[in-house]
Amino acid sequence: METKIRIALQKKGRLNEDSMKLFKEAGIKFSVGSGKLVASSASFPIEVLFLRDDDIPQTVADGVADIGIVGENEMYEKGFDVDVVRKLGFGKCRLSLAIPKALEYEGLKWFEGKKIATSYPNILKDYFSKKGINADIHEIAGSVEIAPGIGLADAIFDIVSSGSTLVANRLKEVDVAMHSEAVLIAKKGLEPEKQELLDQLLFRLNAVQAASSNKYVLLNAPNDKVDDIVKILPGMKSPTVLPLADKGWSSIHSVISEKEFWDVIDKLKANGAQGILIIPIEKMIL
Ligand code: PRT
Ligand code: ZN
Repeated sequence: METKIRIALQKKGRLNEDSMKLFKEAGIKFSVGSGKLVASSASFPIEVLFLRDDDIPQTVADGVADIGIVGENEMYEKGFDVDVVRKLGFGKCRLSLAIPKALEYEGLKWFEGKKIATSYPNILKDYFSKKGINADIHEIAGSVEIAPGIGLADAIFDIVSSGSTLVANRLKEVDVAMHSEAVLIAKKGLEPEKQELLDQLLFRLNAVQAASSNKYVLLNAPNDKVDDIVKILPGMKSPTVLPLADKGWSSIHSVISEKEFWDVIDKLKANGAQGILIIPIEKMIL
């Protein structure tokens, strides 16, 4: 029987859509019947288990699934021993302490002896013990942000992304304990055939991730500016320079990363580049 790698993905919620998109871009489509908990793919030897994110770390640690996608917050909270294979760049958020907006805040000692509501008691316990704070940590499963307003707690420790939930509940973020994003995790000591499949999967994910964080750039420049422009463009190797039909001009092609994008474009313009075209890259094999 053909070996398959089994992955645990969030059934529905914030990580589901981005996880499915990542696989689709890697050429892996799942046939998901509505309400089905297991799916397989015709284009890659992989099987998916759709679970609540809370159950994913244990499912992978126990080897019921070989790999999984979960938020770092959930992975650290559950504390199971798994390998973090790759950060995935989506599901970004932070775990923060927030207090009622009207109260004065003068540093972490504010929390000494206070009651704090959270769904992440283990992460908070570790953070406070590192910082030498003693507080009463009160675990609740959801709607953490309403706890101070109804008198259940003095403060909260919760996930924040835009911060609008805090504002709506008259709270202010006063301290960030950790940043989190979705990660690909794997069972410790994967069997060699499964590891081989994981490597093939990572090869595809690399191509997708590299493509989405880079752009292809084409531009025209007078020949006497080519050397200056080539110095600005890092590229995968050195940029391609082709002569234009118009004598005295060249076309330059290269790849630039999203991070340095605007900076590079400004420098190119300042150095005489014209007709700059920026093209998205479909896949990039490094
Ligand atoms: O059903 P299941 O248990 O699988 O899902 P869930 O409800 O536990 O999790 P879900 O889908 O809400 O989140 C899954 C993961 O997404 C989390 O574990 C985080 O790693 C990540 N993530 C990223 C977030 C957010 N951003 C986020 N904003 N998870 C939750 N939120 C909440 C936050 O708690 C706040 O109440 O969204 C609310 C809005 O945030 P603001 O700051 O934008 O207002
Ligand atoms: Zn959950």
